[in-house]
Amino acid sequence: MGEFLRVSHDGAVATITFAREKGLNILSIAVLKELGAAWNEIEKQGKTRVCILHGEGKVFVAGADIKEMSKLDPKGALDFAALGQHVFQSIELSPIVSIAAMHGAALGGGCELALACDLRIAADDLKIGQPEVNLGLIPGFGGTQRLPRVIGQGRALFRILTGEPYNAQMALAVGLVNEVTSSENLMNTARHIAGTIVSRGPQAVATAKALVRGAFSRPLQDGLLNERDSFAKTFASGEAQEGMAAFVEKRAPAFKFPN
Ligand code: CO8
Repeated sequence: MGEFLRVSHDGAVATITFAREKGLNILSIAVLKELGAAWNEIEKQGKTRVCILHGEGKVFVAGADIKEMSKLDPKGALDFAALGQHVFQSIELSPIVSIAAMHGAALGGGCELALACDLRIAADDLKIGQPEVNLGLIPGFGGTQRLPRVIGQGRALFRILTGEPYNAQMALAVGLVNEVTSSENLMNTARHIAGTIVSRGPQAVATAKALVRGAFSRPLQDGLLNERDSFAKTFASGEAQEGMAAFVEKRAPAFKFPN
């Protein structure tokens, strides 16, 4: 148990629980550092394939700590933005699949954390968006770059320029979240999805994540070559042979992790 987060493990599925006072799970400098350290530790242990991030209390994450931010000078703001970007990017680029299981609010930095995750599940009470312009700020943890990649530039501009959040159903309609469920069912839904992913080929899942994550940052031709090479490499791992043999023999595959 850290000061602001709890980490638990169930086989290959880890769960990071934001547990800050008042149940708003605000992202201060200390919380971001703790999140970064927790993520690095989970990765280093090498036993986790999927990590669920969720908030205890009223909301998922109500954003960056406005009271702390109000004291920053431009250099402090740059360092804070760099810290958040670094931590969120380590989640985005990790071989571990991340699932944001969100209820209540995912605002500002909370939305940006969710955008860095691979999958986003919403409780039906969720409000999600980038309200920074209300504060005379802009998103600083990746929102201006990842939101248009997820929902398209026109929709992202509307949300970021007005600061108005989506409700859960609207977020589902534009593909900002993958599923909407009740608050009671939120963690079960996330665990069910995590369990499905864990049952699939470990190297195939990690390779597919890396390829899809790289799809918007390289030219199509490079991405296709990378996909082709990676596809061929799956045949050298033993995992593909096991997966295909299991299909032919009508049995469940016995994938190995770690190899
Ligand atoms: N930071 C600091 N304090 C906060 C924050 C926050 N993000 N959100 C709420 N609080 C405080 C309130 O001021 C209040 O304090 P107090 O008890 O002293 O009066 C307390 O928490 C409870 O808040 P509410 O009474 O508003 O609680 P509700 O349950 O009614 O509402 C909400 C919860 C919906 C989450 C509401 O509090 C809210 O809208 N909060 C603000 C959300 C927001 O604007 N988030 C974006 C922040 S900016 C950001 O994330 C930028 C990221 C990039 C940074 C780049 C750095 C350079």
